[in-house]
Amino acid sequence: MQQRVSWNSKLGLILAAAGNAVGLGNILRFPSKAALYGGGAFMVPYFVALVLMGLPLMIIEWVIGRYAGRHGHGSMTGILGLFFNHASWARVLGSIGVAIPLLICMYYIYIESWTLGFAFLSLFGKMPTPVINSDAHEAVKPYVNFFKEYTKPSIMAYFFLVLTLLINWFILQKGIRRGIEITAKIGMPAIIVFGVFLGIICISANNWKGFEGLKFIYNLNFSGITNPVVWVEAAGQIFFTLSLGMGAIAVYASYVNPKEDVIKAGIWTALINEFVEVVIGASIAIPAAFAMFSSVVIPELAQEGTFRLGFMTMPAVFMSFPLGWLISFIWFMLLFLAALTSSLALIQPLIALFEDEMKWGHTKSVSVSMIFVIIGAHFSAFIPNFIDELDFWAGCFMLLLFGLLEIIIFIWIFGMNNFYKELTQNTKIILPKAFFYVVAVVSPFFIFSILYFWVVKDFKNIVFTEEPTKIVARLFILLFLVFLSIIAVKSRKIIMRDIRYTK
Ligand code: LEU
Repeated sequence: MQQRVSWNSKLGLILAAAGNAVGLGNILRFPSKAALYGGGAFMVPYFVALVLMGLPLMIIEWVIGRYAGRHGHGSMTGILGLFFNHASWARVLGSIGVAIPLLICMYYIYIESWTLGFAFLSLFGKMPTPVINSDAHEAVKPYVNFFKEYTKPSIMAYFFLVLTLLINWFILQKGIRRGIEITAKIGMPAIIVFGVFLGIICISANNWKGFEGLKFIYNLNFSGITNPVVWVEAAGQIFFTLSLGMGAIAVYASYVNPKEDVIKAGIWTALINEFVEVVIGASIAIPAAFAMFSSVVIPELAQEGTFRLGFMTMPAVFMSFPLGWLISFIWFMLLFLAALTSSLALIQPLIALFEDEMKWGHTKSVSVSMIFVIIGAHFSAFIPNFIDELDFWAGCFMLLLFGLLEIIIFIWIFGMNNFYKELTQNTKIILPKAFFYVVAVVSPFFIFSILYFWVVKDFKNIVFTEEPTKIVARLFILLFLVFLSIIAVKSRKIIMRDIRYTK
């Protein structure tokens, strides 16, 4: 079998995986969810979900990725095939794990392009002049209008979308080592430095009034644990932020050296991600909003969504600081770098599908993958509701479903003994087998209950729609799934031929 490309260094591998996980989810999505669901009340289910689902699934994806990479597969199509003797049905099922990251990328990359655009607009002094007003709505108003004009979309927005797509294309074309790894080696340290800097500014703002925001998030209390919605949101956040249930971690893990200690790598990935989320992410947006406005409006601001907080409230706050343009620039650059290292990870599964399963060359695989991303990004930019529909179906629902499937297949069907043998290969960190028995039962139960409360109970409201743009988005998702299924079945012949040949 052909030697698979691999990461250049241990540090590069960990930074790339951390870059995969650290994204807009940490710095924008997390604070909005925390603020919306009561700060400390949200954090209890959040930490429970982290320990019971996040960490185990992170380790499972690393272990499975290394195993599959050794056999020449990186995409979920190939990985699931590998576990069922390359049966077509398993490959088709695995296609869901390639569809999810790509569908997410189609809107994620558009939002990433806003961050780049706003960074430049801040740098060149083109952001609206701040209105100093303790009434949050008055202060944010100019930025709301500005954002609306920008995302119509304006020519400027289109220009930065094209630029963002080209940057992603360029890096992916350079490959795993010279593209993704180098970007992470520059991006991750910059994210930490920018993040810590902004965190200090926000917490200390207005005579340390920002500190109240941090206290609000860390005022741990159990008032949320009886509310299924809080559990759903907390679990959804864990999946999203750690890039789980979408094959994105497994594909990076498939490029490790077969002797790599994947438990260590998995724990590091989760640790860095959580640092950027619960320390840095918690210290910027909410403290800044607390410092500037009265605390009663915070949940109200969060209610209006992640974009409102990131692209309207935050620039309104930062622009009112001395050297506001610079702080606003740093804020959007932080978001851009975090998003970039994640969008690369969202496209790599499709590239791996073409390379490993279709045996296409690198350039062709990257180009065809990028064409899909470009088409999807245009849909996101020009069709109303497209972003929300994709975010719901791919970014929430399918993630949980696929995460559930991963546990069932990789632990139940592969068998605990096989899984544990693979897990304990080349590792210094010994995780007790009992832990995985608990995980094998508790995690699926947990995910299943969430899906039940959320989807089954509310099925009608979620599924039925007469809104044409929503229907277009759903058809798009369906067509993409069909396309990937066809590839999964067609490429099976190539894989089988290869297997016969090597025998
Ligand atoms: N984990 C990433 C984030 O937190 C998102 C994922 C979809 C790549 O933004």
